[in-house]
Amino acid sequence: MTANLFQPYQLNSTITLNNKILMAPLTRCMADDELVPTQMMADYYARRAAAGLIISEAVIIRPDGQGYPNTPGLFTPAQIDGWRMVTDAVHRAGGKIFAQLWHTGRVAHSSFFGGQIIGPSAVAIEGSVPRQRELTYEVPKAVSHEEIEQLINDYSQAAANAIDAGFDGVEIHGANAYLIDQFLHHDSNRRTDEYGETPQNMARFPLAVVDAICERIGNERTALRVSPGAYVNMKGDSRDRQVFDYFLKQLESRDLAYLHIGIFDDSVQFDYLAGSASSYTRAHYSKTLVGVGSYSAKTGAAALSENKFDLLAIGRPFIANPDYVERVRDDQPLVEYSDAMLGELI
Ligand code: FNR
Ligand code: 8K6
Repeated sequence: MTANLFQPYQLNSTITLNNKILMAPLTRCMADDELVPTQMMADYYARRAAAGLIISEAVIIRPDGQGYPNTPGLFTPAQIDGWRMVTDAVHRAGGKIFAQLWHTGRVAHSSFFGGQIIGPSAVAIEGSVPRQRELTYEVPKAVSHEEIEQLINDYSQAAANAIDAGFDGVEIHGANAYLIDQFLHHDSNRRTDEYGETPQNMARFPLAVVDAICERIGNERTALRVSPGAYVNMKGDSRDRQVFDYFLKQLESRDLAYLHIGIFDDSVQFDYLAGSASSYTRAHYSKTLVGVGSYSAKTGAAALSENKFDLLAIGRPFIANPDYVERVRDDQPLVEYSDAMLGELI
């Protein structure tokens, strides 16, 4: 019943995956205090090398992108070396790994880097940093045009650093209400200049990042994660629909390695998308699509056979089962995930 997950899949002429099970990006907050990946992280990823592709936990592109403690970076020589240890371990174990490039925008917190947080507009989110509840979210500074240019350069430099560190490619984190996603939703983007108000303007910065990275490392090594449906740290707005209609159409011509949905539960129906995040995206984007969000191997395999998406990403079950792929292949029972498992890297 899950045999279709074990077929190889050619992303493009550069990259072919051994199977259709991807390890979803999973923030673990286990880098050292310089945000350098550790040997324990290398071992953790290498244990999961049977995945068709591992997508790394989100990796911050520069200091003001940090919103959680001990999330790894990819902007210092030591961080690049640390990631090289990880990618070497994964490659030796026969796997492939992309780096997920991250800037949290208004979900950052100044206590991590000692400066001003930024976003498209000066609109804060409510609440405080998970597991550090004393850190209340702050009002971001709306970025200037010069700062936008600098961000595009910093994304592109982080992509080049990822290739230097031995990653097979990068997934741009354009999902889950972080910086790129903040430009694509009206709740967080209140700008009235050429980066706001209309679908063309709101998609301008996200497309500029995609194009800069494709130019730098090649479109066949560049992927993107998106959240057309607002579900965390973002208020939904029916006008967002037109922004994503336009954005997805523009992405068609970029020939990315894949497009990946950012969602925790893909059975959630969004009024303004007239369906789930994956059904909406499938209808508006014709190339390789990665589905995710509370799927089991069985329900994911069924979704593939119904052509709902092309590849399946698995998150929490991969935290609980380092040998997830082998267990599914051999029809062995899985260990159930619990949040208590986030405390250590097994
Ligand atoms: C996540 N998720 C996530 N997403 C992302 O794009 N970058 C990230 O760094 C993280 N980090 C992260 C940490 C933890 C602890 C969890 C549980 C989730 C979301 C993840 O990639 C995935 O979309 C969801 O977990 C839904 O898939 P599953 O877990 O239902 O298979
Ligand atoms: C994306 C980065 C997250 C980093 C924080 C780590 C703590 C994660 C706790 C995970 C619990 C998942 C619960 C589902 C949230 C649903 C959102 C609507």
